[in-house]
Amino acid sequence: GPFVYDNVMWPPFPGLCPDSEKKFKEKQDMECRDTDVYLCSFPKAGTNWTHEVLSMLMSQSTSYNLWVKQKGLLEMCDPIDSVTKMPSPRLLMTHMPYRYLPSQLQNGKGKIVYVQRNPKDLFVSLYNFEKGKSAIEKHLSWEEFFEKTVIKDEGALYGGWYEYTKEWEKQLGHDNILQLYYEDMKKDLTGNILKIADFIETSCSKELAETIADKCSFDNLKANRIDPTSFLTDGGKSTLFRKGQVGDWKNWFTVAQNEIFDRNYKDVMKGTTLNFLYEL
Ligand code: PPS
Repeated sequence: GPFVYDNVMWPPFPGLCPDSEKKFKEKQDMECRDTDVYLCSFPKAGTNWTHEVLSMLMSQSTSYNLWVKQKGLLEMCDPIDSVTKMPSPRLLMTHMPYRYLPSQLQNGKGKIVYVQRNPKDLFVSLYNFEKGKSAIEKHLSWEEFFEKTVIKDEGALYGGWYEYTKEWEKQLGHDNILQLYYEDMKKDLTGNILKIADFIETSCSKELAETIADKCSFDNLKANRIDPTSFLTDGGKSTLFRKGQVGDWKNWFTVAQNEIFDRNYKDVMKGTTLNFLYEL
């Protein structure tokens, strides 16, 4: 099950344990390349969606799963050789908090695409995801999950959403970080694809962006994208592509829970300038 290292709770992935000290150091010391693209996000923010977009843009093709077959999360990769030997350009993804990223990347070598999603929908997505995963075995009721994880981040992986998000916010001004929002992508995927292409310095016509947007719609991804998390379910069933909507939180949060959430958010996230859209 999950384990604690450096006062943070981590999933038991082969790139993180055993020998955590060595494996975290290997990542921190990893050589970066100018052409590297790191997709960084808290789980359930839209990682798989953005990954498929990046995969198509970087390969200049509209075939599915080109990169997910090659590499999943950086945390899954063991030994690290599988990453250090990848040909350029590399597309890597990780949920690790900023301070655990390779030092060279933190110093500007390589690019980061950072995806965020409004925390109400993100927590609902996380709750449903964990419920569907026998390997996670945290079958809490929504009320219990709300009290523990949504409000207190208790037992949350990767340091929990609040700490993760606050740490990342401090870094968002760097030239090598592109900040994206799930809700913006829902509103205008083509526009966001063009923005990503520009940031990673890949050519992309409006026509190609429109084709990628169609290929990466929720329904098309659900039908065609490999679910790299299916290994956590009995029989490898995919539970990743659930609803793909903005505002599903309203079907889960009671009015009272929403008030508790807003009050807690204001307090815990004091001083941040993040602007989440909670409905479309
Ligand atoms: S993780 O932790 O990396 O495995 O999960 P992640 O990919 O970050 O997030 C999963 C949620 O993203 C939704 N999703 C999409 N939404 C809109 N459009 C597209 N194309 C799309 N693809 C995936 C997915 O359905 C999960 O959200 P919920 O709300 O649970 O449906």
